[in-house]
Amino acid sequence: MKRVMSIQDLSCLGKCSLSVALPIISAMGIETSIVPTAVLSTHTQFDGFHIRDLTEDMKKVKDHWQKEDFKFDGIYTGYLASAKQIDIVIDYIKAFSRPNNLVIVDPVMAEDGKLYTGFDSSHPSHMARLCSKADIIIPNISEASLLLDMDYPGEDCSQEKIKEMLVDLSKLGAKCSVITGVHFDNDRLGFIGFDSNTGDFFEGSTKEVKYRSHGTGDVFASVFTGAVLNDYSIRDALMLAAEFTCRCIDDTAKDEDRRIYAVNFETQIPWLCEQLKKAN
Ligand code: PXL
Repeated sequence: MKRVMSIQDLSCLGKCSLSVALPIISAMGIETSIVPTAVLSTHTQFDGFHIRDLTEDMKKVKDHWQKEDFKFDGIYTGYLASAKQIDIVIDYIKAFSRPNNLVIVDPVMAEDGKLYTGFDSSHPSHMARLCSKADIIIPNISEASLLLDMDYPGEDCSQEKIKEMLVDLSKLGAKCSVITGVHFDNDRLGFIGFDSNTGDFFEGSTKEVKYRSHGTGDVFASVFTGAVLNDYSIRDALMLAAEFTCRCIDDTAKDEDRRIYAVNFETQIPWLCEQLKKAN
């Protein structure tokens, strides 16, 4: 069984980061080892959340895992709270990188052109350092513009602009750069990617469900990670992630008992397992 390491926070309520990555990637048949960077009572979109920072513990987990000589087929990072945590994550990548393992960085830090609560203006430059160590990066439009230190072009910016941004992002150093949350004609939402080895762009989309919720990026990144570790091509893995996320949002929008803070990913896990079965 393949094993992935996921480094991000554990929000006790809020369905994001590890509480999404762990069930989804595990359900996809991949052993998921976690490095919690902090424990929060909720994600940061609630007021007055409690946070226990685990920066010092992250180093001790790494030291122990190195002593045990654990090996990982992938490393997937998400929300990271500080420059210090990013430095430690870079140490993890140095310690656990092997010729064929994949480093996936989701530079979680912003939405709608705004940094999340708690980040200062230097955070994007530290995330850019981490992106330079990745094989694949999957920012949304806000995060991509922050990584490039450019003005936010808006959610409806043209595909030409997204492609220009992708070429610039590739100069940070990742082999493959993908921008998510791209609007296509006919009310479709999807991704555009750029493979810096071949110089090729690729894209995919699903119908856009007009319902906004937190945590959709983490759902998308988790399915993507699980799919590439199941040997899907990068584009097929992105497409599976897009379809799964669309189904979760659709289900949530229709649910009269929905939570305001996250999407229903649980109801769609059987569908996800079926897709994997069909692909094997
Ligand atoms: O889903 C992104 C995310 C992850 N972790 C924490 C967050 C957020 C978004 O707000 O607050 C703690």
